[in-house]
Amino acid sequence: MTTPPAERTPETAAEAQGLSASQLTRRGFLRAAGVTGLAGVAATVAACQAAGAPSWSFGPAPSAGAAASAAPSATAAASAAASVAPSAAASPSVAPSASANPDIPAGWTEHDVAARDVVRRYVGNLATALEGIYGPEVAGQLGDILGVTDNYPELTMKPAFVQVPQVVLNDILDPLKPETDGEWKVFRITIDEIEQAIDEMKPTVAALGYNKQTPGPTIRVNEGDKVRAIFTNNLKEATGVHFHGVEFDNFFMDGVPFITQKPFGPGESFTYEFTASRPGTLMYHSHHNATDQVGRGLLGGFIVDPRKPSADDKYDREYSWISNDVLGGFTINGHGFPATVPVLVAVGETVRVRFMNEGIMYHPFHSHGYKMKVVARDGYPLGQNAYDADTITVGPGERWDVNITADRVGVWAFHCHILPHVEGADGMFGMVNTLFVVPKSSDIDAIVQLLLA
Ligand SMILES: [Cu+2]
Repeated sequence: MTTPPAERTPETAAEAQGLSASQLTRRGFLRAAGVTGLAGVAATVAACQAAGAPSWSFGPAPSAGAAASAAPSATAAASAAASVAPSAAASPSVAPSASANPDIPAGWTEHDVAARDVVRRYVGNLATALEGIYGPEVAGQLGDILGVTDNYPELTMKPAFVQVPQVVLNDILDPLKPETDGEWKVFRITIDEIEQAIDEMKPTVAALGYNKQTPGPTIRVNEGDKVRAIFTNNLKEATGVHFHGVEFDNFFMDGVPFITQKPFGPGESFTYEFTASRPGTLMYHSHHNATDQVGRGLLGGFIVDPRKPSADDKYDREYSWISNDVLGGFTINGHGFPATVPVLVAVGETVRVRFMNEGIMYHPFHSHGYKMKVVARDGYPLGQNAYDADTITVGPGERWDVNITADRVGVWAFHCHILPHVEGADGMFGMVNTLFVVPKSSDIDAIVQLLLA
């Protein structure tokens, strides 16, 4: 990888990583071709190979995810999976000797360099803060793994996930606050066409959002609250909004066009009113032209806090993990690695992770180093039937709540275990995240300060 001249700071992550315009264009082309479906993927791979790219056995993430999304039937998804499945020969078909590039360390391939560089982007300037958090020994080892002595440009840049809007951060920094009207909590939400940056280095994709973001802002109330959600449709097409998991008294509030309502069109608003009668991790999403509308981003979390929290409802931090596998490939909260926000927790704390699957595929999310105590399914508490797991498969429409109680520091991978959803020719992508366990809670404050600075 090229290192920019020392006298100037790279203006973009792409530039910093030494990616040329042609390389970026190739990625853009891969994405554009991928969304046209399987034929597009095949053509893409062929074109890619013809262009002299490494002969990897499957294309980068956006192709795979978008391909499956373009043909969501089980058969098509299966064939998409098959078409992207790494063959036994997938590994190091890029021979170390294939390149004379002096920037490739001995024994490495271009893949290894790309795989390292994507993690450099993920960690960004947090790498320089690790010593103050983990101490010199651990930080030294982490720094050695990343190669910080190379003084690479990302060391002075914010992590990739700070460079794009994030529902996780927005929920913390600017939570959606209701107005009150008597006993009602009133939420006003617009439905808009947006451009979504899956990753700041990739071309944005045409998306749909609630309040101009995807996932939409988390709607949060208490058990028993009366909820009035007023949606204004700024799209060029009609829509309907379903609160997924609510046990409605009035079924006409269920949000399914032509079953419980007429869709509401461009410029129109629709008001949903209901009582949040059951607590838990719920969702809201389009229920009209939904393969397209939800796929392109009309989705969000709806959290109803219990009036009487159980022991499992006591946690120090929480993290909404909303997965999608249509728009822009495999994403967590609208972004693919390295633009995914890490789960942060300090030793002695418990973090609640709320998995919500708004996509069309199953994803077995696997936590390294820590068991997850599975405490609720679809918002319904498991109580005495809570159980431990290190991999939990979250199907479309499902929500699983887990608690992770931290007792050891570490930087732990946390990812979907369908490998083509997470790793490809350019290293890790898509549904990859990490669990950062830091020694003390003030370390998390320090990290957040650094990120926001
Ligand atoms: Cu997956």
